[in-house]
Formats: sequence, structure tokens, C-alpha cells
Amino acid sequence: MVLTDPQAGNLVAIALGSNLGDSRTILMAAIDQLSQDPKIKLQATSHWYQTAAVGPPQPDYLNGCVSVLTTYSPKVLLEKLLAIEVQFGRVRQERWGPRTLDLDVLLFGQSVIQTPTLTVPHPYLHERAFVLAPLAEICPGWIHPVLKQTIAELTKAVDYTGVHRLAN
Ligand code: PH2
Ligand code: MG
Ligand code: MG
Repeated sequence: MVLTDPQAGNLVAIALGSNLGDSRTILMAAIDQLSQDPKIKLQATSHWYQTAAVGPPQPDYLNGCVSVLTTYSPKVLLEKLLAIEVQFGRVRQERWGPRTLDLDVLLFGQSVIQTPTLTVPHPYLHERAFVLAPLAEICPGWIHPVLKQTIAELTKAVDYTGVHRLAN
């Protein structure tokens, strides 16, 4: 898998989640919005998963992942994602609380990034079945640049109770 190309940019994996409002419509519209950007090229989309919430008691989530090719820097891509979250009514309240839209950068090529606003690979990616299940569908061979294991290998260590793939 080519993760970085001088012209096409970097392959980036993004997690999508929603558990407030019409989640499926919101998530589809968010992907549509992302792919309208001339510097973001959608590569693959996972199925949707209904997942039990991790964190404070709240409704189930709808989760999924996409991979995109982008020439944006991690910082600019993050700004674009946050702007889309706000556009779909995201209000930041309690940590890990319910939200209309959450867009998280999971992997950015083979980059390892640690800034006050962005940690890549996503710090919980390897622990979360609601991330690994959809991610493994679209990029099983991607090597986690810190853990040095493929996504397919990482899926073996998590419990999928409460994670249900939906028919798209
Ligand atoms: N996101 C969280 C907290 N808990 N639980 C599920 N099932 N899915 C999520 O996307 C999720 C969560 C914080 O981002
Ligand atoms: Mg999140
Ligand atoms: Mg987030």
C-alpha cells in the first residue's frame, strides 16, 4: 500500500461517529462534504456499525471509517474536519459525551504526530472495537507506525461485544 506520494499526498484514515440526531444522514452528508473538497479524494468507505457507547451512559453510536488521499497537512486537515463537525451542529460539552458528529484522524500515512491538538495515530485506535472493525474493512494491511502491527493484527486483541455491522 502506498501511503505517501509526492503528487497525490498522504493516505489518511478518518473515523466517523454520531449518536445524536439522524446519525446516518449526518454521517453520509459529512462524507459528501469531505469529498467536495478539491484537495481530499475519497478512497474507501466502510460499512456502518451500531456500537454500544464507550464512556458515560448515552445512546448507541453509528460508527464507520473512510480513507482519503489529501495534500493537506495534518493541521489543515484537522481544521477542515473540525469545521465540518461544527457545520453539523457539534457542541463540545462533556468529554466522551453524545455528539451529532465526531471526525477523528486515525492514521496519516506513516506519520507520528504529537501536538497539543492532534495525536496521530489516534491514541485509542488500537483499543476500540468500534474503530478497528470498520478500519480493518478498508485498510487491513496498514501498519500502525508506533505499534508496528497491521490493523488486521490489532483487531485480534479487542472484544467486539456491542459492535454490530449494519447492511449498507
Ligand atoms: N466516541 C467517543 C466516546 N465513546 N463510543 C462509541 N461506541 N463510538 C464512538 O465513536 C465513541 C464512543 C469519543 O469520541
Ligand atoms: Mg472520537
Ligand atoms: Mg473527536
